[in-house]
Amino acid sequence: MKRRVLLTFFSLFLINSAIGQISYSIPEEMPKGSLVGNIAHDLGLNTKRFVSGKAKIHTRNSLEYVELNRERGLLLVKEKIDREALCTEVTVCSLDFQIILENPIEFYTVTVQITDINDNAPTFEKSEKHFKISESASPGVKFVLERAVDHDVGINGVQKYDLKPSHNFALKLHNNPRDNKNVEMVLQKPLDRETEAEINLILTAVDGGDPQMSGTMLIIITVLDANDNAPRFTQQEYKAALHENSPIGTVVASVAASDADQGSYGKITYSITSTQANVRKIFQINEQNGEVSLIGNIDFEKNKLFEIIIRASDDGGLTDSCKLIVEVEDINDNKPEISIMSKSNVISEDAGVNTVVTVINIEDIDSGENGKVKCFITENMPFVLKMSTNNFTV
Ligand SMILES: [Ca+2]
Ligand SMILES: [Ca+2]
Ligand SMILES: [Ca+2]
Ligand SMILES: [Ca+2]
Repeated sequence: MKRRVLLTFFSLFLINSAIGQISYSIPEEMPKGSLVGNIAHDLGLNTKRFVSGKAKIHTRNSLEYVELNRERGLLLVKEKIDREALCTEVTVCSLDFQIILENPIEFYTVTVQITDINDNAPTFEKSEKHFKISESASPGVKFVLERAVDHDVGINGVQKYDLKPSHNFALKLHNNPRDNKNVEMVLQKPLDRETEAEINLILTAVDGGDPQMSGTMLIIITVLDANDNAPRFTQQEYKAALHENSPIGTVVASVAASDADQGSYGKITYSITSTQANVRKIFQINEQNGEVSLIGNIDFEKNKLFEIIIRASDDGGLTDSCKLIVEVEDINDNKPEISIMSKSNVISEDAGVNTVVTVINIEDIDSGENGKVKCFITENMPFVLKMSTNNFTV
């Protein structure tokens, strides 16, 4: 019963005494000793009453950020206030305490609202992020990026992101229910490893404070190879000349193709795909280096020209072809051949001058100078050689 009375009394006391409530608003990070408010004046009291009433602050919070200067009736900053440490993510941040006076007891509630200043830059947890993306990736593929953290609140927090350069990727922002912005990078234009094997992008997060602050992260993209390049011969047609009867092993020519891809997609194998039936019996190609050499005999008298079709393939099945034209040069490897086409076994002694005695055919199958034939007969003989067309007549 006694206890109940006491409680009732105390509640009445509270109602009667809580005669004033006052609020102040100050920015965070004010230096020690800065003025929070002229509390005595604002409560309509004079400083003498503050002294006589032994005015003091009562707070449940052991950390005392604000102090009362009783003699001057002022509330001052006791410790520099860091809004971020005091309230973290809460948008409205305030210190609540009471001013208590004695004789008679008076009781005032004071709220000091701590406003945010832009004293934190957006920061990314990691300074860089790596991606490996195939050059065959289609536009529209998305990659999730990190969000930046800014401990400030409201407009002083992260407001937007920027990605540079923007040739291949664009940024996409999502606002999820918790108002956390999901940042995605979307491929806009296909990548090409052969043009750019590594792409460095800068992701920037900016806040809306004044002055504005920002944080950056490096995005490193390694472009993975796809077989998007066929081998290409340096020439579509190569020419070479070779003496007939050249020894086996003679290098006729070298062809070369290149492939801009990497590894096996860029590895070239050469082969002869010809054409004339005997080509592959006469020529071979080194499949690694494109060197064409002789493996058979060539005879000018049989073939004056070879057309060799050569293919270059990469390990991904892409190919290119070229033509190697080999001109065979004659050498003097044939003796003139004499054949008697018709002859008279008996010549009468009164045979007239210019009587045809015999017809001889002389041929040299070599060409040019090598095939030119000169004919002689023994001197002091009653015969002469006469040419009729390509044959000689005695
Ligand atoms: Ca900020
Ligand atoms: Ca701040
Ligand atoms: Ca290739
Ligand atoms: Ca490629």
